[in-house]
Amino acid sequence: MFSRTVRVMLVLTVAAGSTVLIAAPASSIKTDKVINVDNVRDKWKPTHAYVSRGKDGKAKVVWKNPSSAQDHDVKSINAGKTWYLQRKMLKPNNGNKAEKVFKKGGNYHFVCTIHSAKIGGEWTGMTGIVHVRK
Ligand SMILES: [Cu+2]
Repeated sequence: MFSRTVRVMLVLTVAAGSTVLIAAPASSIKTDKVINVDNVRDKWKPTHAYVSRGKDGKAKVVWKNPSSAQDHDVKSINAGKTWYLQRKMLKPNNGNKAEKVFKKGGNYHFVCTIHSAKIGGEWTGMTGIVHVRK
């Protein structure tokens, strides 16, 4: 039989090991570009995000809201290359994030639906473009 101390140490070792295993997959693709909310102007920063794909052919883009003032969201539109990013709220103080891994070059358009409007078939306001290099 194990002593109480040894049993506690075994439990702690197993717990620490499983934490590492769970955390590992999330960091497997590194972020290549962060697009932030510019809350003062209700714009994206940058509006045009240029990103290169890595040796694995992938470019990971992350959208965040570092402001403390209000909610924004992000959603794909198909003014450029056809793609899909489900609408996601971006909570203040980097409370969460949206992310997308691009595998092909092209211009990918997105909007904050709260601060944009579709006028005459075109989105105006808080719009942006991810330019993924070939
Ligand atoms: Cu917004």
